[in-house]
Amino acid sequence: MNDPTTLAALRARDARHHFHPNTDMTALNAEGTRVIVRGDGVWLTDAEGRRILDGFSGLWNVAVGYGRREIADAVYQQMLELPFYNTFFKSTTMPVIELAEMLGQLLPGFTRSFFTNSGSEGNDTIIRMARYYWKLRGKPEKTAFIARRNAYHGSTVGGASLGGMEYMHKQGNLPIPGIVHVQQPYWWGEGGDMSPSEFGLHAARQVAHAIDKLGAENVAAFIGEPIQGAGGVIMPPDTYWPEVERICRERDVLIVSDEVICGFGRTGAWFGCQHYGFKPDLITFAKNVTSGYIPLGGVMLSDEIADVLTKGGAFWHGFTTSGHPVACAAGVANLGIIQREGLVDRVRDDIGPYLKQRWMALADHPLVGEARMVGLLGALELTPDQATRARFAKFDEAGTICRDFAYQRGLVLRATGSTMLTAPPYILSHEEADILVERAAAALDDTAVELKRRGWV
Ligand code: PXG
Repeated sequence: MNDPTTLAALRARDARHHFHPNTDMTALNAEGTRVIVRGDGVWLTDAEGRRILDGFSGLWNVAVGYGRREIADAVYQQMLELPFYNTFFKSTTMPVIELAEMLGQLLPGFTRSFFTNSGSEGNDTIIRMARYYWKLRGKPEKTAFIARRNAYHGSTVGGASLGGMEYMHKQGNLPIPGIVHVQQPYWWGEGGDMSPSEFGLHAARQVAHAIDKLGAENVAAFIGEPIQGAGGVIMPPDTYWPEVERICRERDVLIVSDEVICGFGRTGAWFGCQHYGFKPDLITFAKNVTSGYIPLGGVMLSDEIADVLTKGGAFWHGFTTSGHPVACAAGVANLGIIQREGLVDRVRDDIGPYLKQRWMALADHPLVGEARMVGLLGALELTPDQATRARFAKFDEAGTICRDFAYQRGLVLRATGSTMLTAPPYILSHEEADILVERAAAALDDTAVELKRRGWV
């Protein structure tokens, strides 16, 4: 009696003591949270013993799948050997050296990395780094950042300010001064009558206008996710990034590629900037650097930026756990798996194209206005009218309904508004890809019935 581990008891304990991120706590506590107890490969098990295919890699980050003993062993060994030492006072540790070296060999021209605990801290670091870089270059006025509306760059004050989520800004007097948001390259949602190519150029020109309005002498950097993740897996038209790159180079504005989601193979290239063929100056990373097994994030610096900062004396910035040895050991083991198993090539040449071919067929469903996929990042736009690319009056709800049906069918998808998102682990098998698409299709059918009942379609 009074077993504290029954599902009801776990829910009650969670409701009493745990304040969840990004969550309406009243609504969640009325419904009861899901309790996930185990993971194995691409499969989760919940407290009711149900197995669910994780079409979302945890939170975009369990690239190598659950249950990798190699990472667990590396972490355990490191904890026994040296659970912590700092990297501040003329010190470093073995895993930090190894991981920094591995990162330094992944992308030509980016030999040095700075470590944080999260992507948000990475982006906060970049605000300070870019401004300090320009100061050292004798241009202290270059402080402003250009970012995009509906971008996601994290939840710290700096990260949320760079992000373009208005509902986040409204809650905390954000953005901080010196950040200007421009149009996102979201053709399906905002392209109107323009072709995707035209719209890509149009959206890129908004970057030019913003820089010119502020004066390039006042602008430090432009920041963008190669593919916007949380905003709805928004792939820019192919014309977008080359034009943004040209605009920023012409105006001497740094380019920051926020690779927290796209980095380490998600697009089928090691970095999203390689997929789109542009060269950034700074890169934010987190998530898949450890496949989420232990928190870790950071910044990769171009050699030019690193050289200037190196000659500039101390950069007064760092966290107690910058370069945590256990997190870095997890990173070394994880990147080792990705390299040895050829998972980036697998995403590009095998499972990516296989899933894409099946995923794109979901566009035939009457509720779906567009299906898209790059690497293992996919989206479906739900719409009441495919021809006009119309939105549902209640923007968020159709997606949430579909997400909940998917879960009932044993599949985790994420919804942003009425866009359904998938980002499965790189080790997804062909059979599991089939299951993913079959369950997504069933969830779309369930959603269509429910929306008809409500009179929304
Ligand atoms: N940049 C990008 C592009 C991200 O996706 C961050 C920065 C921040 O990283 P940290 O490690 O501080 O969370 C992210 C994180 C969602 C969701 O609902 C997405 C993220 C985090 C939490 C929820 O899709 N992305």
